[in-house]
Amino acid sequence: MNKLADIGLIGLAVMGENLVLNMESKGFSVAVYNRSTDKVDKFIQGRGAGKNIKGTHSVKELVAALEKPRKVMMLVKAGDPVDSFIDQIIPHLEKGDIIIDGGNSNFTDTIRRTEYVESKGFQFIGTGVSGGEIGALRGPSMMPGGSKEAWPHVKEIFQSVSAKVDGGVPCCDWVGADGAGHYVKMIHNGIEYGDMQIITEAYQFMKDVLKMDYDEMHETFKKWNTGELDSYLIEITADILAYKDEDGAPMVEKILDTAGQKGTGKWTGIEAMHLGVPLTLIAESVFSRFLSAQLDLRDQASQVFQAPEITFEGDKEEMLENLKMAVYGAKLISYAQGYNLLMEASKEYNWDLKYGDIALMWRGGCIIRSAFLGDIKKAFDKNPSLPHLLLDDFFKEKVQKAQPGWRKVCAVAVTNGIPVPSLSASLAYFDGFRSKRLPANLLQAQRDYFGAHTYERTDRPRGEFFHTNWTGEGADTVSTAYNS
Ligand code: NBP
Repeated sequence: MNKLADIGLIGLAVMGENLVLNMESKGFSVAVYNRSTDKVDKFIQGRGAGKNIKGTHSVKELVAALEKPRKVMMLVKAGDPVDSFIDQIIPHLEKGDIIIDGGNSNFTDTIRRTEYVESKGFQFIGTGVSGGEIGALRGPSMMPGGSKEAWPHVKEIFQSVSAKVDGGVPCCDWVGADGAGHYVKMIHNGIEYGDMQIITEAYQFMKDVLKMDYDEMHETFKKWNTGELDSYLIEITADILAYKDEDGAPMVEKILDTAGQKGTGKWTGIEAMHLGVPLTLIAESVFSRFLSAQLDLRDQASQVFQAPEITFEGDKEEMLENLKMAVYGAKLISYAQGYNLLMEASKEYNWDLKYGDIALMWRGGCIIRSAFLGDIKKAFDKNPSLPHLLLDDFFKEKVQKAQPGWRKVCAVAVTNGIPVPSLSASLAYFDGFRSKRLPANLLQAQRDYFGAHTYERTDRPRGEFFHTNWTGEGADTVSTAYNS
């Protein structure tokens, strides 16, 4: 490769290698670099052999190999390595050059980095890249945000390599300023945590309550994948449940029940707390992984506490249909809560997010692609100021339909001691969401009783605050901290 490359990529691990091959296959020339330079040579001699890819052995050499404006994309471990590479790249750039971070960076870091790189006279893009190894190779969903002026320079490359749906619509579009792209990727990952947790609860319910074997469970998930639950995660679950180890036993049975995580679900939960959004399903999914990781504690507790005897004598097929509705209902809540957070974030960080377009970006190439993403787009097209997804007619009707079965599943699970944190937390959220009056009146009374935190009254206008001397011993002084 003699001419200058269209784009440079740092980080030849799973994501980087595959995205480079994807870019090259779409006609772009790529220069590559990796901290451990032996991986550059290995790649150039291996999967990259004979392709329009140039290996380099320093950041300086990489940047010098690029067409202007230079586009240097990093796909390295999130955190300090990203800052370190930014500082290594900057001395070699010229005005208008672009640094791109395609890793799973925290959006607050991306906000900071955009400001920093722009202050040096360059442009910065933080982009979510979803779809794992196969997505990176064949077409990921990409969610770019950052310096808006940089977008026209990378648009063609990004949209060419991204997944396509509906005969060619790219699953990639500009999301918004500074950290918006990484924020949307964070919500995407949070929803992914939720979807995965919902499915694992359905699996346990099938196995322990309905006493289904692996072949039956495989068939059920396969069937579910042909209807309204059609999604990537349901599809791979069907495959996983059919997979047998060398001795013929289901592979899943041999996997230790302790879940790992890289942090994006946790960030979503923390962000929901920060913005005051009830994101209960995703939060429960993160906590469920933590609980699974407390393996030794659970082992001890299992010897102390007797589980209730599982007694299900109802109609299995009917209960399976209920379970399907529970999964669907919980999934609707998960997306509705995720969108609730996106809407608050858009206001908080001045991003003007295009909610419908975001759903379209998730339709291909990514882990949470599923049947009703198109309906989210329709909901926001119909009403751009829709306050909550559940108030759209499609979602209202679907959640209503799911209710009866969903309630039965939660009741049976609770009676039989089967944990269903995401199915039950989402149902509790729904019941709270549709309640005109919640018992927070008593809570406000308690706060006023012990801390003179005041309360508002149902028979007075909002914004007037009252305090009661509940014990007769308090004074008239009230706390100023009504809301935090
Ligand atoms: P990893 O997250 O495992 O990172 C490996 C890369 O980071 C290698 O190039 C490695 O260089 C480099 N690196 C590390 Br580790 N520590 C470094 C340091 N201190 N300084 C400089 N470079 C360092 O790779 P990945 O799984 O391909 O993911 C890349 C990014 O994409 C991450 O942010 C990840 O969260 C995100 N992501 C991953 C997936 C997935 O399915 N894997 C999906 C979506 C997004 P070395 O070779 O010299 O050690």
